[in-house]
Amino acid sequence: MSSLFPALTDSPAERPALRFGERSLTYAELAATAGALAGRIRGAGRVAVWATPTLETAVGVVAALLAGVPAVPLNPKSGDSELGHILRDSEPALVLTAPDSELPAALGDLERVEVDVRDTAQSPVSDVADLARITADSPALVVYTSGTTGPPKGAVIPRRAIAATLDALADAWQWTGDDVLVHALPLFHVHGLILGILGPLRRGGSVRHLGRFTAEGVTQELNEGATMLFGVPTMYHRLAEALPDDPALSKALGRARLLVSGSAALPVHDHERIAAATGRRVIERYGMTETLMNTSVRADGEPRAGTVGVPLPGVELRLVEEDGSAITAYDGESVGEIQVRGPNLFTEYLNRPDATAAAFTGDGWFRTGDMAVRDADGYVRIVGRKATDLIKSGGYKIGAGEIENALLEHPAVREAAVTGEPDDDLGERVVAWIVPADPESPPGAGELADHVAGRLAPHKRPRVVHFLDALPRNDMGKIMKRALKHD
Ligand code: MCA
Ligand code: AMP
Repeated sequence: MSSLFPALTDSPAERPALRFGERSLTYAELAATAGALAGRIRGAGRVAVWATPTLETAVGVVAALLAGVPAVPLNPKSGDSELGHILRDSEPALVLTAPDSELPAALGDLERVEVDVRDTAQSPVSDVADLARITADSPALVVYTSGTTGPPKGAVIPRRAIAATLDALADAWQWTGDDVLVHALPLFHVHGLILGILGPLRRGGSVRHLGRFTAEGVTQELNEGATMLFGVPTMYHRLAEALPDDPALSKALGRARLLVSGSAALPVHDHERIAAATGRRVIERYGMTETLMNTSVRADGEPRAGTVGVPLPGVELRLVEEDGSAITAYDGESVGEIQVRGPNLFTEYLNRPDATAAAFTGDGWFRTGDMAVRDADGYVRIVGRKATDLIKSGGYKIGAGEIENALLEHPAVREAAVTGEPDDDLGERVVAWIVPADPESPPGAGELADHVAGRLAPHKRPRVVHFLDALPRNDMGKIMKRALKHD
């Protein structure tokens, strides 16, 4: 297939591509360093990437894509149990890492390949990739995503899906090589990595990563030429909170060409506060690890708070009733599950043919599990989710089941149930309901949070812990989560 990043060879050499803090690479430097690394890893089955928010991660992923080797981005804060699962499941041949990263013991057996961003003595990029072997359907990335039960599943994302979604967003957002993106998203998920790094590189534009999200960082970059901001709703909520006392932030946001939110719903109150203080309306887009991007408010469309806009070019979207029949009404009130079809879709869950089969209808529609209505003009409004056991916290998807399993491995826990509760900052927060093994000496809430953070990842830790004598169960013995309400 044609190159995912034509700008690597076509751009003026000095054009800026990536900037992380003080360190940056031009297109010529990126082409050379990623080309050199691609030559080294060529032919590997799959490569893990220790996905710290650094230049090395971006170069590592670009190199893997140039070499036609699927990359598995790893959350550098993954706990032992989650990391162990991902490594057993994806069987990478080696791990790409920044030279100064200390890797956990779980990665000890893997060959460590350090990304040297100054290694620029390489022949042209086109010498490296074996383009005849790489097709549009070749896997590009394996991104792990939580389900309701069990450990995370690896969504295999083909090269075609990346190209299709980024080109559709370019159309919807009038996104060009002149745009400079600023963000602080993690680089082991679709939002930060595919949209936030690969997106600008496909356009021939540039990205500045803040390393860590702060209002000051956003202000500075927007004042110094950044044109677009990507963030999860928690980030926009924090900006909305900061705006009343920060006129420089209002001015900077007002200067942006496009403020884009995604990964979870941005509350209307935050939309309104940002619009009132800056004169700019945040636009929302809706996607999923398995589908990349499905809908967006268009740059030339009407930004409407509470909606995720219209299907992107090439994406077929329908709303489906419980019995599988499609809803034809565009009435703003008939609720159905969003199902999508198009070149943006993943191929399969790695090693999980059962889960893959269950995710699609017989005729190839992907079941998102998101419930929505459609306005008369086609704007989609997400109104809920089919599974109550999926929690979105800070834009991260977290399965209740994986946290319950981790909690049950703690010796002081007899029974555990996990729910999501509304949270102004995080959207939802993880809440654990625990029956202690010894009611006289229950474990501390902080101890349980640390236990989950160490096994899975810090963002999956319970923020609130309740202790109960017994969990409410129905006649079948199933936990009645709806009865678990805090008063
Ligand atoms: C606190 N911390 C702990 C513990 N308690 N660490 C270990 N054990 C503990 N018990 C640490 C945390 O690691 C963190 O450290 C710090 O305390 C604060 O953490 P926390 O309160 O959890 O969160 P935060 O730092 O305030 O994060 C908010 C955030 C984050 C920045 C908005 O949630 C975030 O980056 N979200 C983005 C999620 C995302 O990209 N989702 C995309 C997937 P330290 O400060 O050192 O880090 S969805 C997707 O891709 C689809 C396709 C889509 O549509 O986009
Ligand atoms: P993930 O599996 O982590 O990729 O998260 C995908 C899920 O995030 C979707 O199925 C939606 O539930 C949710 N999501 C993404 N973008 C939006 C949005 N703009 N509004 C509401 N929910 C969203």
